[in-house]
Amino acid sequence: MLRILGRATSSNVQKVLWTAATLDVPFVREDIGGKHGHNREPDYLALNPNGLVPTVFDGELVMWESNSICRYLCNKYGPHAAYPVVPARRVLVERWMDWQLSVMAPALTPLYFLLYRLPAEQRTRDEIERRAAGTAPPFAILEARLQNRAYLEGDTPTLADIGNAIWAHRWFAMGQGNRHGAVGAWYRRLGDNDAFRRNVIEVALE
Ligand SMILES: N[C@@H](CCC(=O)N[C@@H](CS)C(=O)NCC(=O)O)C(=O)O
Repeated sequence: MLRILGRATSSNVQKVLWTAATLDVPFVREDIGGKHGHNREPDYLALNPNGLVPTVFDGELVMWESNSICRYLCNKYGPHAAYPVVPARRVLVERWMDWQLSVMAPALTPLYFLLYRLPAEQRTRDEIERRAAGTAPPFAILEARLQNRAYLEGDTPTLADIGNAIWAHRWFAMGQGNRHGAVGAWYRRLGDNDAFRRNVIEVALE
C-alpha cells in the first residue's frame, strides 16, 4: 500500500493519484500542505527538504518530485501503456512531462495564484488580463499538437496527458481558452476517465 502525503487539491499530488489509479495500485493519502500545513515541520522536511507535496512512501522507500514518482510507479507496477517501454516512444512521453513542469506550470501559476491564493484587492482587471495573456502560449502548442490526434502521444492516454490535462482543467476553470477546439475535445475525451474525474475534475480548486 502506497502512502501519499499531500493535499488532494495539489496538481502534483493529483498526478500521482491519477497514475496510481491507472495502475490499480492501492494507496492511502494524508492531507499535508496548503491550509493543512505540516510541510514546513522538521519531521516532514527530513523526508522532503523542499517542504512541498507530494511525498510518497512505498514501503521504506521515500520519494518526492511528482514526475519521478509517476515514472517509478509505472516502472514498478507496470508495464502499462501510460509509460511506453521502448526508449524511442518513452522519450516522446517524457518530453511532455518535462515540458509540463518547465513550461506549462510556470505559465499558468501566476494567474492561478492571483485568482485563488492572493488577496482579492490584487485582482484588478489589468492584472488578471496581464497574467491571463501569459497562459496562452503553451495552449497554442497543445492546440497544434492535438489536431487530428486523440492524445499527446499514441492512441491511449499516457503520463504526458496526465500532467498537462490537470492544468488544462485549471485553465478552463479559470475562464480561459476555447473549449470547442482540439484542446477542449482532448479534455472531454479524458473526462471519460474515472481517475481524472474523481481526482481532478471533481476536486474544488483552491
Ligand atoms: N516539482 C515538484 C513541485 C511540488 C510543488 O510545487 N508542490 C506544491 C503543491 S502543487 C506545494 O507543495 N505547495 C506548498 C503547499 O501545498 O503548501 C513536484 O513536481 O512534485
